[in-house]
Amino acid sequence: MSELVKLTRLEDIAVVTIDNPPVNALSPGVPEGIVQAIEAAAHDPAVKAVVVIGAGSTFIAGADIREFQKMTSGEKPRGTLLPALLAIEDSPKPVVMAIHGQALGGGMEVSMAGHYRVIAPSAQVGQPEVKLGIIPGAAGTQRLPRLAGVAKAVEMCAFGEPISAQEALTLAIVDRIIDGDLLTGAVAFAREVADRPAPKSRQRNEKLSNVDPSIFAIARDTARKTKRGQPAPLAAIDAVEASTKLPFEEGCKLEAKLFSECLYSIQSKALIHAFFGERTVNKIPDIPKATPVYEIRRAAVIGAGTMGGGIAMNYANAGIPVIVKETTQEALDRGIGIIRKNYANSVQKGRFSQAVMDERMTLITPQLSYDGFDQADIIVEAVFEGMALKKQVFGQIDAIAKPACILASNTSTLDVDEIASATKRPEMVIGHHFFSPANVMRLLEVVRGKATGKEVIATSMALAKRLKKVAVLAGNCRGFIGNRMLGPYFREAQFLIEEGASVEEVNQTLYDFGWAMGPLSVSDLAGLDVGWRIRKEFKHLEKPGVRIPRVADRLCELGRFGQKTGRGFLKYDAERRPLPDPETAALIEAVAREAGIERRNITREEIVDRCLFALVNEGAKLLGEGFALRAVDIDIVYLNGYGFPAWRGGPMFYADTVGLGKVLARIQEFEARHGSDLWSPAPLLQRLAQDGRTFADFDRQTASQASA
Ligand code: 3H9
Repeated sequence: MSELVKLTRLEDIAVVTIDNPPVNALSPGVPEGIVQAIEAAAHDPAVKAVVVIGAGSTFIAGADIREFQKMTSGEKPRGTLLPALLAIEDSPKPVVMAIHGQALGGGMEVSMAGHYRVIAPSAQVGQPEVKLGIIPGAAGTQRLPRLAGVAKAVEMCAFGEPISAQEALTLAIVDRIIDGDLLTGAVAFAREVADRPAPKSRQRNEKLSNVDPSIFAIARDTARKTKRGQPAPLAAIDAVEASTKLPFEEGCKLEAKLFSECLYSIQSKALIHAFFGERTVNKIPDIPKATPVYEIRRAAVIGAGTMGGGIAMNYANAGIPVIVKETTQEALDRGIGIIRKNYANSVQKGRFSQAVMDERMTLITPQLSYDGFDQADIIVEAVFEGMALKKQVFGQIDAIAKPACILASNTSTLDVDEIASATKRPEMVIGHHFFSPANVMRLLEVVRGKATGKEVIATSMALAKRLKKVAVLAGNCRGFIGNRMLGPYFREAQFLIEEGASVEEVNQTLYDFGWAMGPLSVSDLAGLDVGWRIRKEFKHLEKPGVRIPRVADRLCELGRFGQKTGRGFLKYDAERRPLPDPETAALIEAVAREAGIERRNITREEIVDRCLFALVNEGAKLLGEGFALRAVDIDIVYLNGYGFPAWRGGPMFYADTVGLGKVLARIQEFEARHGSDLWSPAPLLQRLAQDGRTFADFDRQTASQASA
């Protein structure tokens, strides 16, 4: 056999072991190896049945996603897995697929080509291809409805969530759950079925008749709402629907056509970029994998406000006991009340049981004192965003915390080195910038100060994984990666309304681009007073004569802080539904008049380019200055913390798809019109555009320099 697939025999049962670490992806050689092994077993008179199993931690995590990149770049022709699966299914001897870990995508399709499936209790199965902008491409959309029924197949193929072993058994996707050693159980099962006629899933049509057509209509409706702008979920629904109308072979042909259309789309490239990006951000060139980490057994959070409460929930969710400290009983009660309400909502929605909620609540200790802080392995400060207060808090905790305790600040903009200067252990100080709501948003910006120890960074990255966050390492510049870039983005959104676009036009255009919310709605949601406070803190940095956005400050002066006061850029009813606000429109016109800004018609194209390229230009600046490790790190920040559409791959990937030459030309136009203080092109962008290169090329070069 091949290196990747091994054939052994346990008396009368052949065992085919797939061994392609780390996740047994179906790289070249694997499907062929399985087929050859099964054929060899078929010719071995001593063999009665075959078990296919994965070595290591999983069965098969799907097609090798890196191969897709080679196919779409033209490096390789498009491969197909289906013939191998038909060959497996046509084996004259029963094939039992033994699943542990995950059977995902092509892995699930391989398993369904077997005649039987047995599974470990902790395993999962699923067709997650839509998350990569594609659909199952090796008969998954045709076999799954035959096994699980059409409704479940639509759900699994269109929305991509995996299901548990127990659910797979209930749905008849698998035949048995094996407690104890999987191989032993699978071999015993194979002996049981060895003399029975082997059922082929492609011939099982009984679940395809009398299908309620509303299943497809409802799924399409949901996909249009929850997967806005993405064709793959709709294509997956079309493919599953075809299984109810066409014979298996014809259904497979339609599936292959839809798969190809999705695979060669920019969306799938963007989502694959995001998939690998999420894994790349963990790799920090000067911090080797073997760097020792501190053990985090107990945590403490200072502040029970929106951020502090959400952060504490993350620790409790991960099973880490956490103290939450406030300064007044009232603030503490309010904070704990919100945590309780959030958990109760989850219980009500069936996300977890009351018992789980109770357990998490007992892990959270609310208090007004610093009692127990000397036992904490990490203290996270989440007080108001003001340097004086933060330094005071860090001075206090430095005096109490044990020497090996990490002191993390949840600052979103402030200088981590200055915060660290309030302590005698700057090497233990780091930024942990969570995103609101901290119990929901996946991003954690880990901010490295000049003295932050490598172990502290390594611990933070590992801890983020435990907290189920995507951590991105940022350098210590004002606003770090995310908020530094957001400044110019919000600035342009406000300039556009001063220059003649309506609040609704700016919001709607960027929502249509794919953002989860328009920028002015985001400001209203976050609270306009937050930015107001930060702008006051940094007032001394404003350059005289350089245009600044004025509307938000004027709204704040009127006490209009956004959703929480019922008015901001928009007006909000009691249910916080947005309504246009003619008074704000009049205020914007007055602000423009006072500033001598000429109002004009503004196109949707200008709205997109001004906002997006302001974002990209700032991203290129901080990348060139070394505050982000790679362009993809910036993309992952924006995809996980700011509602940037995943199917556009992030701002830097988006710029690559537009073409850096075009992006630069547009920025130069804006520079000519609005001045160099606002629009000077990033030197890195200029260099890449001049050389005809992309941000992806920059990342590749960085990676090769790091490994050299
Ligand atoms: C498909 O199957 C299409 C079919 O219909 C066939 C059509 C013809 N390929 O995530 P981890 C790497 S589409 C290549 O950190 P975990 C990953 O990059 C596919 N590489 O581990 C990482 O590399 P590195 C459908 C892959 O334990 C390393 O493995 N399948 C693949 O946290 C460890 O990964 C999916 O979408 C792959 N398929 O999670 C499943 N998968 O160490 C994708 C992983 O260099 N995979 N790698 O950074 C996953 O969801 C998770 O990896 C899994 C394990 C849950 C399996």
